[in-house]
Amino acid sequence: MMSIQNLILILGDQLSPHISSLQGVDKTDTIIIMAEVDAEAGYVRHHKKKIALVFSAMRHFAEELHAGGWQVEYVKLDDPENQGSLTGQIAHAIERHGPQNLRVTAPGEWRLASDVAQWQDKFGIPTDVPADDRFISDAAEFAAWAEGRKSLRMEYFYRDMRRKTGLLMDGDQPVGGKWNFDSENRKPAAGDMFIPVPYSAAPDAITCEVLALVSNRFAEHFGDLEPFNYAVTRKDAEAAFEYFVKHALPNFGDFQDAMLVGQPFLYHAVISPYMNIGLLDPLAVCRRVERAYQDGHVAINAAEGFIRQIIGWREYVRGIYWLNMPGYADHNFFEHTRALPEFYWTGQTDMTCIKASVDQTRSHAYAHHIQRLMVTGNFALLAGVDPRALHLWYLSVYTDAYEWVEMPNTMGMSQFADGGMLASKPYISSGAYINRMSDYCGSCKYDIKARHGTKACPFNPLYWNFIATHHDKLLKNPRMAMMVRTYDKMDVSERKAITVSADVILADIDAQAASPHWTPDHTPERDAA
Ligand code: FAD
Ligand code: DLZ
Ligand code: SF4
Repeated sequence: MMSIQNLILILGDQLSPHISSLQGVDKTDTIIIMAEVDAEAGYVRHHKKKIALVFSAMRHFAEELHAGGWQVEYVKLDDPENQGSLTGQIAHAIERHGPQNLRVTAPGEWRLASDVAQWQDKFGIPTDVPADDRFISDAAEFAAWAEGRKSLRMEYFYRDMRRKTGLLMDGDQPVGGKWNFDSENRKPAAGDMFIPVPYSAAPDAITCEVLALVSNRFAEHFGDLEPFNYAVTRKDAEAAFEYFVKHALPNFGDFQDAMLVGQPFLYHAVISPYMNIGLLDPLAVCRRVERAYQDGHVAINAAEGFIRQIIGWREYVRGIYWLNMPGYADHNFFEHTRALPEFYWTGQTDMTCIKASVDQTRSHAYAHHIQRLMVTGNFALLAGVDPRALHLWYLSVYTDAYEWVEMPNTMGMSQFADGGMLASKPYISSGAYINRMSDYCGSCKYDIKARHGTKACPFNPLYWNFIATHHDKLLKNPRMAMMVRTYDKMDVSERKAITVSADVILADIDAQAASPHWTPDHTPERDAA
């Protein structure tokens, strides 16, 4: 056996030419391993489109590396040499190549990072795990920022990231005189607005081969595999982003929270799937948007609102994740235990808002932020769904879902399971918010105005029932106390009618619950290892 110097593993979400693991090594004395493995494709039952996106983008990236002079050993899922897990695949490669060193850029999820942390002992060769420098901040910087603070509000972290990157800065002052232009955003949308048709990339031969594999191997996973129009190369992902900048960014801020029947994407970028696997660089994306503002193509509220989502929220939730792992998913502030309603998988419900969100999730593996937060997230919280079951649902159903970003958004922002580390109050609302921000209620069987009764919008009795159930906890939250007092002032008969309606809805959910679609984070194989 010819021994080589370096064996480098590139993961399915590390598809960036400047990934830290490739820096400073001699191409001629290095073998790169990339592997499609059941353990990664199956630790939750990912949406078929997510698996297809990752596999096809991996295969294209392997070709790009090869063309750049790297030696790449690419193991397909149906390769007879496939070992089923990344640890198994590395053991196999070490046996065959006898490397002096093993390298992998730090994995984004704690689950895999803890496996990698054992490799040096397990394989008996030096294992280098350089930080993932595609992010603007890192775990140590976030921990230092969090240290000693009473509350970890995103807004202050975001301002530090503006100063650090210089994005939309005029010296040490924010461009436009203020840090945040949200007060100018969040208008409801109207059905007759012009909305650009989303960018779509036609599948090439590599993608077609992957689609056949996914259709064959993951038939029982949630979601429609075809039509498949995601970009799978850097070039196409950049074209998709450029298309967004040109056609949708000018309206991004104004209609960021809007929802419309039959419009899954509105003015959103649909770039999280690409950024999260490394096809787009977050800082380059933000610089492009800054330039669009400087060129007069978009207003400050659109540019600032967009950049805040990336250097603010995206970086901040990653910081929260690493600060709290392992164990963040064990939080359950409201002690909720209900199983996830079956209609999160089937979309079979008369609630137009939930049906629209679940149906487009099944078709596109995409829902925008307000659908996730104020429709499916809000409903689950009001219905008392176990936050961990909901977390596994979000982790399964979206192409952009990776634990470092999904878990804090679900456990922290959406479910308040961490008791307020991330959000200053639970994101709950009755149907009124959905009615204000969407056209869903107009075509819904339920009555948005009714607080109780069989025709009432289910969000209404569930909202007040939630306040009643968690009365004492919510009273301690200054931002919730007013709603608790409003509830306290209601007639006893009104409160009773709310409880009766909520009980009927919850009993109905329980009758059809017990979904078999999600699996625990750890596969039996990994737990046994
Ligand atoms: P746009 O609305 O166009 O925003 C631009 C970019 O900003 C996004 O691509 C994303 O990278 C970033 N961004 C916006 N909001 C957030 C946020 N709250 N946290 C982190 N980044 C943000 N995002 C994921 O990338 N992966 C997830 O698994 C994920 N799970 C979520 C679960 C819940 C319960 C909630 C409420 C939100 C979740 N988000 C997640 C955040 C957000 O919903 C998505 O980033 C966004 O919908 C992606 O679509 P887009 O690219 O069109 O975003
Ligand atoms: C999401 C995913 C999937 C579906 N499959 C693979 C795979 O087969 N091989 C691989 O290297 N990566 C895959 N990924 C991405 C990983 O799950 C991701 O790198 C880790 O979750 C990061 O910790
Ligand atoms: Fe959703 Fe209620 Fe509106 Fe129906 S009436 S769409 S259930 S908010």
